[in-house]
Parts: sequence; structure tokens; C-alpha cells
Amino acid sequence: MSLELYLDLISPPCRAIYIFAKMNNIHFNYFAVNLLQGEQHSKEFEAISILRKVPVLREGSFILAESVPILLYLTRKFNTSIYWYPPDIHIQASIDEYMAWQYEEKSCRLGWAGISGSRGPCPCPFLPSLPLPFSLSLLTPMETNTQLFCNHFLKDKPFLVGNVISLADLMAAVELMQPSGADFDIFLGRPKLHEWLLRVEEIVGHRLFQEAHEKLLTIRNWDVSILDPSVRKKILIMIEKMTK
Ligand SMILES: N[C@@H](CCC(=O)N[C@@H](CS)C(=O)NCC(=O)O)C(=O)O
Repeated sequence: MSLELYLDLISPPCRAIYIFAKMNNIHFNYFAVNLLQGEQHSKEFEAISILRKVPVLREGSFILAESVPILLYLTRKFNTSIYWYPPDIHIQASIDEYMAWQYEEKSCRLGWAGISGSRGPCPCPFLPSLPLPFSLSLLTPMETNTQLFCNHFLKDKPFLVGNVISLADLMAAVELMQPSGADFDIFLGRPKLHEWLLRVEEIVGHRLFQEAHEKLLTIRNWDVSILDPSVRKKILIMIEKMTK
């Protein structure tokens, strides 16, 4: 049965799955869902996932949403290298802890992803009141989360759960890259964080890492007028929440 992945590489969880599948030689059919054009709301995609979000995995009648269970499913089904999610229950718990924190939307993702939403494909045209550079209120959640990431999760370790890469590092690296879509370098002035990113990138492979991030890093060239209105509205609501 063929494995299908529904992804948009502008999305961090999609990039994590894409990189993971490629690194582990997992064969899949790639279905692009263009979020900025609202394809997640199409009837065809809704028939696959009522959640209308990517990533989604489909294998025959088996459909799975949410990046964390998708990654765990792939590690188990394809018996990938043990370091991604080692059997030690304490290590697993630490990986789970990080992934749960990252996906608690009100905390971390909103901060990192919010910046790219605010300056990426939809900056000034409908946010004329938002001065550039970013207002303090937009930067605050991102700075807070980055500090927490460095001080509580990464500390002085080479990787999040010790000496080897794990699913937690992959998920964190693609998320922390998100502000780069808005030309914002979160690694600047944070040498330890930058060294950690380089370690992850080296293991992933520079070419694959760049390939996965190409869409994000060229998003500023997008024509805002082709943005789906429902997507504009969602981004605006998200930014309003953050600037309150
Ligand atoms: N917790 C979910 C998050 C999924 C998610 O929020 N996907 C976003 C892209 S990062 C999406 O598809 N958004 C489309 C929309 O909200 O319309 C996961 O980890 O898979």
C-alpha cells in the first residue's frame, strides 16, 4: 500500500516530516497542499482530513493527522534508527515533553510562526498600523520562547536530549527556522543556539535542509494579492491576538 503525505513546506511540522521521511529513505507520494491559496479548505482535501490542516498521512483507508503521531508512526513502521526515539522511557518522556511544549499553540508556536505570518506574505497591506521593525508586542512571545528553549530545554547539551539527535531536535530546528521567512534571524547573538542548529543541519544534510526550507526562505517574493481571503483573515486574527 502506498504512503501518501499531504504537505506544504511552508509549514514547520510538514518540513519535519518531509526531512524525516527523506533521511530515512521512506518512499512516499508527495501531495502539495498550498495553504496560502486556501487549498486546505477544498472539498478534495476536506474529504481526506476534516481538520483542514497539514500534515496528513494516508495509507489506503488509514488516515493520520498531527505531526507528532505521524513521526512516531513512521519511526515504528519503518524501524528507523533508534536514536530518533530511543526505547529508554526517560529519554522518550523528555522528547515527549519537548514536543508537547512546542505544540502548545499559545506558547511556543504562536511566537515563532507568528513572526513569519506578520512579515511574510502579508505584511503591511493589511497591517498598516504595525511599524517596522516589528513591534515589541510581536517580538516578546518569540523572545520569551527562545529564552525558554535555550535555558530550559537545550541548556549546554549538544542536542535536546543529550548527545545524539532525536525527533525533538528535528521538530525544534524547523520551527526555529520559521522567523527566517520574515528575514528575522533568531540565531543572531545566540552562538550556542546557532551551533546546535548547525549540528542538526549537518546530520540532516545541507542539501536536504535547504530543499525543505526553500519555499519558506523565498516567501517574501510572493504576491500578496494571490493570498486566499480566509488565510489573510486567519493571519490577521492571530496577529491581533499577539499584539493585544
Ligand atoms: N498540531 C498540528 C498543527 C497543524 C497545523 O497547525 N498546520 C498548519 C500549518 S503549520 C495548517 O495546516 N494550517 C492551515 C489552517 O489553519 O488553515 C501538527 O503538529 O500537525
